[in-house]
Amino acid sequence: LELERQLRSALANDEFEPFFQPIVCLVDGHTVGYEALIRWQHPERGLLLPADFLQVAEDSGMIEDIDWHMYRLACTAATALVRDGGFITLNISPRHFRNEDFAPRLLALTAQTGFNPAQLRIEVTEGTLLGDPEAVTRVLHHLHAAGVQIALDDFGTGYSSLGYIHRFPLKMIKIDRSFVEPLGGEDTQRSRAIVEAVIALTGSLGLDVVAEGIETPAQRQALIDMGCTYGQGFLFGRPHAAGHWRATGNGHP
Ligand code: G
Ligand code: G
Ligand code: MN
Ligand code: NA
Repeated sequence: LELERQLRSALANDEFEPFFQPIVCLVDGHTVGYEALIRWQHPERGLLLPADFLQVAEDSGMIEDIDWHMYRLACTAATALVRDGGFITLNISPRHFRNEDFAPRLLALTAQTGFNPAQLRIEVTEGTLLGDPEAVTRVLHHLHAAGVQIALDDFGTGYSSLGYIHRFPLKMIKIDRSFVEPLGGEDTQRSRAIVEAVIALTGSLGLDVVAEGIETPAQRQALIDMGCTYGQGFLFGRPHAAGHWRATGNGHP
């Protein structure tokens, strides 16, 4: 409850901040987009990660207010980052899909902040898609019709049903970092088989595939050899405030 109270005051005091992590083309390293990731600049505890507060935010229902605040900050901060092209992604809590107002509200936010919906992708997890397929389908089609693309996050950690890929208007699959971590190491046969299967599937369906959590050149090379197009991870860049990417010039896809 103490944390819940602090979350409330964090919203009031504007302590949340979007960080951005580049998503790159594996072969030539150029940035194609950024994932927006929430951070909490806590007055006493310093920079807090989602693992430190997201569960409480979800359980208390505060995640909706926090997310809307975060999405607005992210679209505002990212305008300069994607001026010359590329996209940003927002992580969407499953809760939002219970709300009929979610899609119109997100589109209104892009209009208010001047952010091009065609440069926005939302990241949803398999768990979200499982929720209420009819409602989820309506929301996703509404956003898709307005140009917002849909990414399936943490792929492989949930049910990984091929039905999702068939049913929903997806543009991008993000392979969970648990499958990337063993690549380039010694005992990689099983991870490699799974990653290869996902890459083959996404390729034949015309979806973008992003490997998450790439930390070493060996992992990157293994993924290139398997035909993976895009990647994300500490090897290419850690999450930073938008100003960092503007300043380094890496920010222009
Ligand atoms: O930044 P980090 O890797 O610690 O993020 C961990 C998880 O927190 C991510 O998997 C992501 O799903 C979630 N997350 C990050 N930013 C947001 C956000 O703005 N809103 C929601 N709902 N989840 C987020
Ligand atoms: O669930 P989601 O994929 O949205 O989570 C993204 C999280 O992964 C962020 O919290 C981010 O900080 C973290 N992350 C990004 N790149 C790497 C990486 O190369 N290694 C590890 N261990 N974590 C990463
Ligand atoms: Mn994500
Ligand atoms: Na992920």
